[in-house]
This record gives sequence, C-alpha cells and structure tokens, in this order.
Amino acid sequence: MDIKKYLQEKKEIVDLALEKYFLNQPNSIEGEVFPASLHKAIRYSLFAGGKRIRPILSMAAFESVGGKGDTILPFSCALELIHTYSLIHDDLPALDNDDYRRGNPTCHKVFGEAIGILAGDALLTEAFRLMTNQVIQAFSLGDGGLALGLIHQVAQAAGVFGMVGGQVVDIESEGKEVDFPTLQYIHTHKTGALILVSVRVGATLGGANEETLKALTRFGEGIGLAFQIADDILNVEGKTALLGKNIGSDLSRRKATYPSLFGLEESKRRAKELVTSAVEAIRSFGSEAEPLREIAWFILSREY
Ligand code: GRG
Repeated sequence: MDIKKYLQEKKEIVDLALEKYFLNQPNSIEGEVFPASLHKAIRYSLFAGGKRIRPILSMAAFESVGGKGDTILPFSCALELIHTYSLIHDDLPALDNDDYRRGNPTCHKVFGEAIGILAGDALLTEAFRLMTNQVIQAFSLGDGGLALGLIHQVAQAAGVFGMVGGQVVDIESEGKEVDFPTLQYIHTHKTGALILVSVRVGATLGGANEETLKALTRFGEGIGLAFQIADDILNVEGKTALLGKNIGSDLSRRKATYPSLFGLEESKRRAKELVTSAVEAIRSFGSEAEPLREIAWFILSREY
C-alpha cells in the first residue's frame, strides 16, 4: 500500500473535522470569533502542519478491527488537541524555550507567553469537551459507558500517570546522568502514553475483543517507545529543513535520550527491534491492519 497517500488522506479527514469542530462553536460576536487572540493562537498551532500521527493511529486501529463509520473522529480530534497543547507548553520559556516548531515561530513567540499558556490550557480542556460530547450523545442512545471508559484512559495517558508525569521527569533529569529505567519512564510516559492510548481508543471503539485489544496494546507500546527513540535520533542527525527546528538541542540541554545512553547505532537497532515486535504482535490480523503496519515502519524511517 501507498502509506504516504494513506497518511495524506487521513490527515485531510482530521483537518476537516477539526475545522468543522471549531467553526461550529458558539463563540462569535457579530461574526468575529471571540476572544480573537485565543482563537488565533489555537488555530496557529493546530493548523501548523503537524503529521496528525495520533489521530491517524486511532483511525487505523479502529479500522484494523473492523470499525466502520466516523464515531472515532471526535476522539481522533481530541487526541490531536491534547498533542497540540503539549507542544505549545513544551516550547514555553519555562520548559524547552524553543523559538521554532514545524518551521514557524512557536506559539508564545507570536502571541506572547500568557496566550501561549492559555491556548494550551484551552486545547486540553476542549479535548475533554469534545469527547464528553460524544458520551452525552451515546447516553441518549443508551450506550455511554464505553465512551466514558475511553475518556478515562485518555485522561490517564495525558496527566500525572502519563504525559505530564513523563515531562516532569524529563525536565528534572536534564544535566544529570540517568539510568535506563529512568529513561524508559520518560519515553514511555512523555510520548508513548498518548500514542498507546490513541491505538487503544481506536481499537476499543472499533470493536476489539480482549485478545485483539491485547495485541494492539503491545503494538501501541512498541511504536510509542520507538517514536520517541526516532525523535531522539532525529535530534542528532535529522535535517533542520525537514524537521522545522534546530537539531542538537537535546545534547546542549544534556537531556536524557537513547543516543546519549546507548549511542546512535544501538538506538537505531533498539528502535527497529521495537517496531519489528510491534508488527509481529498484529501478525494474525488481516489486510485491514496493513495501514497500522505501514505506520509502524514509517515511524522508524521518518525524516520529520
Ligand atoms: C503542563 C506546563 C505543562 C506542560 C506540559 C506534557 C508536556 C508539557 C509536553 C509533552 C511532552 C512532549 C512534547 C513530548 C514530545 C513528543 C513528541 C515526539 C512530539 C513530536 O510529535 P510529532 O512528531 O509532531 O507527532 P507533529 O509536529 O507532527 O505534530
């Protein structure tokens, strides 16, 4: 299959859904969105050319177990809102203090620090509004429990026990020698948790049974960790023009990364091993899982 074409088609679906979602909000005063600064900052970061990997993974996992229709879309969009919030906050002066992301000035550089913080807060909150909207609709049809359980999982993956927890350990480890368990904690929480939950949400909503969900959980864990290792590697030998940001920042901040602990070659070997095992975990799935397999290989070979 042509994975580039698949990623592009799904990205367009996500972009349209995000656009529709924001256009449908009751937030205009005399035709102007209000507060304009907040909306502009959110749109600036949300439509800045992200790959949409997390929503696409949720859709591909949904389809891999036979899911039909677009019930997954609000969740897919919510995952991208959470991801975008994390990037805006990650770039803030108090965190990574980055001036560029995806080739453009970061949100706080354009809109100021206060609006950057608030745009991130708003995106996180909107994600939960979007998902709970689904629950309200599902309850009116007599089945809200499933969606509610998924929202709980997303909250867990995004908060103290997931992404934010990982981010805190990441920051606190800067400039220190970290051991392997600490590095694993950072990577599986800071990045892996949201990727894993994207796969699990799609799988569950698509109708996965206990066995297929277990297999897809193994898949999600493997590619989640591989994604951050690939990110670490790109920070050493990626191309600035493709990444849209400067490389070498991990080294100068003395961040805990795979290349710093194991070197580049061993990091590449481990990332490949993880993706190979992830693909192996869903070997018994049919052709509906082909996009998932291809996304896994894309994660390994990506240049941006
Ligand atoms: C609450 C103040 C506060 C901060 C939270 C949780 C957090 C900050 C940041 C999350 C950690 C983080 C940014 C992890 C990095 C994950 C990662 C590899 C991001 C890049 O993802 P891509 O490549 O990005 O999918 P695109 O640009 O394609 O969307």
